[in-house]
This record gives sequence, C-alpha cells and structure tokens, in this order.
Amino acid sequence: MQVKIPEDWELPESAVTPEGGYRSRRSIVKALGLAAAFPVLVPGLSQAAVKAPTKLNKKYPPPKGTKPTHFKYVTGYNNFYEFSMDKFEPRILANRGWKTDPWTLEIGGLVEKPLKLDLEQLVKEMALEQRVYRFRCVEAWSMVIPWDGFPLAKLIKKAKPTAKAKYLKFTTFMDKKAAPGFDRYDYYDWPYTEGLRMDEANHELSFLATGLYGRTLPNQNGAPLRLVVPWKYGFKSIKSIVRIDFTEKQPGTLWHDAMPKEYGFYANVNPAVAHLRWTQARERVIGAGALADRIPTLAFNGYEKEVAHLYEGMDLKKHF
Ligand SMILES: Nc1nc2c(c(=O)[nH]1)N[C@H]1C(S)=C(S)[C@@H](COP(=O)(O)O)O[C@H]1N2
Ligand SMILES: [Mo]
Repeated sequence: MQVKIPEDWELPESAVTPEGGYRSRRSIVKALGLAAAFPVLVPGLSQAAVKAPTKLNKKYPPPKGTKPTHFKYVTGYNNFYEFSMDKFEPRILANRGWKTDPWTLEIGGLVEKPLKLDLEQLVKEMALEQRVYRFRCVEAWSMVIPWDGFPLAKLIKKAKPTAKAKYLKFTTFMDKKAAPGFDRYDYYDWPYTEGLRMDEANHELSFLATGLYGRTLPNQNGAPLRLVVPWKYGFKSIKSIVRIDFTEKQPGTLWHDAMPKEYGFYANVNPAVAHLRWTQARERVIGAGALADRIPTLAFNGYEKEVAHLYEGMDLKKHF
C-alpha cells in the first residue's frame, strides 16, 4: 500500500474535528485514505471504503503567493440562494435531509443523442484529479480552493454535441421541498441557470467538481456536481447541476437576465470594470482576518495567460 502524507492544506476537517454532517456513501469514499493514518478520528470510515487519494494535477498547485483557504471557510461561508441569501445558513440548511445521492444528470439540446447519466457511474468512469484554483466572487471576496473532479471537456466529448452547438446551458436542481429559497426569494427566475460559450467550456481550465479537499463535495458547495470556471466571477460556477443543454444561441442565465447591467454573460474577472455598486479592483481574502488589507484583483483572476486569447477582438468593457 502506498502511504501518502497529506500536505496540511489537503487535510479534511474530519481529520481534525469529528463531525457527523457528511455520512452519505459517497462522502466517505474519498477521505484521502486517512483511515489508515487517523483510524479513530474519521468516524464511520471503514477500511473497505477507502479509495486511493485524488492525485494533485501538478499543473495546478496553489497559485504562487497563495495559500488554500481553510476547509472550514470553504464549506462554511457560501453563496447558495436556493437555501439562503445568508453566507452561513447554507451549511446548515443544505444538510437537513436534502438528498444529493442518487443523482441524475441529463444532457440534451443539440447533441447526437440525449443522455441520462447516473452520477455515481459517471464519477467512476472519470479519472478524478485535484486542482487548486483561485476563486473570486463578484462581491469582491476570494478564496483558494483545492477541487476534485474532471475537466468539463471530457463530459462534452461524451455528450457528442452537433456542429450547430455553440453554447452550453447549465441548470440547477429545483425541489421546493428540499430548499426554502425558491419560495422565500420568489422574485428570481428559478431554477438557477448559467451558460458558457463552447470554446470556454472546452478550455482545459473549465472543471466539473465532485469534491474538494479530497473528499466528496459538501451539499452547501453544490453536491454532487458543480461547475468551476476559475477566470470568471463565482456566480458562473453553478452548483448541483441536473441538466446541461447544448444550444445555438447564447442561453439566458439567472443573474444576467435579472440584472443585465450588473451581471454580464461573460463575467470574466476584470479589475478594470467596476460593478455598478462597487469597485472590482481589490478583493477581501476570506480567512485572512478582518483587519487584513484587501489584495489587488488580477485580470481573469490570474489566468490571463491561459484564457485571454478566447476574447481576442472583443470589447471587454461591453462584453463584461
Ligand atoms: N445553484 C447555485 N449555484 C451557485 C450559486 C447559487 O446561489 N446557486 N451561487 C454562486 C455564487 S454567487 C458563488 S460566489 C459560488 C459560491 O460557491 P461556494 O459556496 O462553493 O464558495 O457559487 C455560485 N453557484
Ligand atoms: Mo458570488
């Protein structure tokens, strides 16, 4: 057996503080092989359930000058309006009986053949890898998050879109009994939807996360499958996806349709374009402490070299 000493940023909170919030089958499966190292501290984790740890993709270690945000902030300070507009409530409300396993992902629109995929099966098929990405919310705060998952391009390949397909539209679950936000904030056009241009979606940075910090994605972070597009504002990284449709025209999305002057379809992180109500030039680093200085926001959230070519010739002030 291969023994791997986890970096301290890889340690799931469960290795430090036993807690009972994550008992589902998939949650246990990927606990980084920590059962061997911490047999008493990971409750309910049998040897049989331990799988090989997700391997860090060496191309995506923590970006230079950053430190991964502590697990307790990544999983305790969330935006998930289906549950609450408060930052701390999703952690509680998304773990009161909302079932994210089993889960079906449907793929339709301009594809050779519509698909219905069982998520557990899909995860088994995809070789999971870990990538540490910067994450920048449009509200001017940021984190650095070790995600586990697979490139979106791999799923697109499986989906076999037709030549007409130019965009992807993503849709989040909508179960009024499972989450209070649909009724509480009934002025939004639920379900939550998002979209990407095909070349953006096929870019190697576009990622589908099934976990973080080497363990199954907590419900509040968008279990069991959420998008991660690190060069765009966080609202593009749609959670708990139930459908992906391939379309010819730019799809409508919840935020863009609700407030097109505040939230663009592209939503590329851009310190030079202020939000209508605040500057985007600086950001608050979650976990750095209340008194820490804000740090400068980087063009394309630090991924300019990798993605700027996607927008060549476009006026980024207009297509914000
Ligand atoms: N379905 C859905 N996806 C969503 C949201 C949401 O409210 N519902 N919030 C978005 C916003 S604004 C952000 S910043 C990120 C937050 O992800 P996190 O809670 O995992 O940090 O999720 C995005 N995806
Ligand atoms: Mo956000």
